[in-house]
Amino acid sequence: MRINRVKKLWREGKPAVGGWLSIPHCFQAEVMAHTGLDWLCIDMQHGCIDYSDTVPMLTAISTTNVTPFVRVPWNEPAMIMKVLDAGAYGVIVPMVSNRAEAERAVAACRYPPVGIRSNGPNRVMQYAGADYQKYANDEVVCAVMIETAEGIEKMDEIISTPGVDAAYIGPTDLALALGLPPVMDNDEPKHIATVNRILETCKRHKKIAGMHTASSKFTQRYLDQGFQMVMLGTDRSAMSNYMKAEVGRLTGWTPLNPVGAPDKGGY
Ligand code: 3PY
Ligand code: MG
Repeated sequence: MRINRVKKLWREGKPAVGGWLSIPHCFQAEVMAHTGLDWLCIDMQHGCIDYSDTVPMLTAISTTNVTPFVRVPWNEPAMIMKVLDAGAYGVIVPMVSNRAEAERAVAACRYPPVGIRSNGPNRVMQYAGADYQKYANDEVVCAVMIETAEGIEKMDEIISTPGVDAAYIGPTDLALALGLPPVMDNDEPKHIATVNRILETCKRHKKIAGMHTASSKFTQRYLDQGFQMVMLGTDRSAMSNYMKAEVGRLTGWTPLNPVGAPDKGGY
């Protein structure tokens, strides 16, 4: 089986930096896959992306050695199994709030007798190789998101769930859960303290801590803290911020419409 390069980095104690895809096309997925990142996540929760978009995007990413992840819309076994069959090497499951929900996510990612994943590795056989089923349970990443009030309260039971590889923080939902405005790169002391608690809990249970950011400044901060799965930026915000900055540099010409505020990134 083609190895999961991100899992290999983690086993070596190294971090993996990723990017986020919200635009439903294979071409920009391929472009993003050529920017030096370790992993890319196709966002089916908040991105404008359907299953029929996801498949060619996975194909585009697999023109490179970037590890493909999918954030599924919800903790539903059917969609988790479908994106794995299409070639995702990792799933990010949103809004996981307790042990039962974490177990549900893990079970969908693992073939029996460990889990309940149904056999039918359709496209992933082309990507991974004929021996995929033999190694898939060990190689596929199951990352659960901690970003709800109940999830914060029960982070220990979630993160310690066998088969959970990583706890991935959604900073804006986490902020809402803490009664704060939904800011992505967040400097609120209550937010920082909660993020630090999640990191410590991951370290205690020898799990990977994951964090979503909107800038290299915050990506660097979390890498320095010991997060091993950090998201740097999205296709939409990269495009928007680059063009806004370029438009803003011109003199002797008036933009058709006022240049809006920078895209804060994220979803
Ligand atoms: C959040 O900020 O809640 C996320 O899930 C990032 O997309
Ligand atoms: Mg979220």
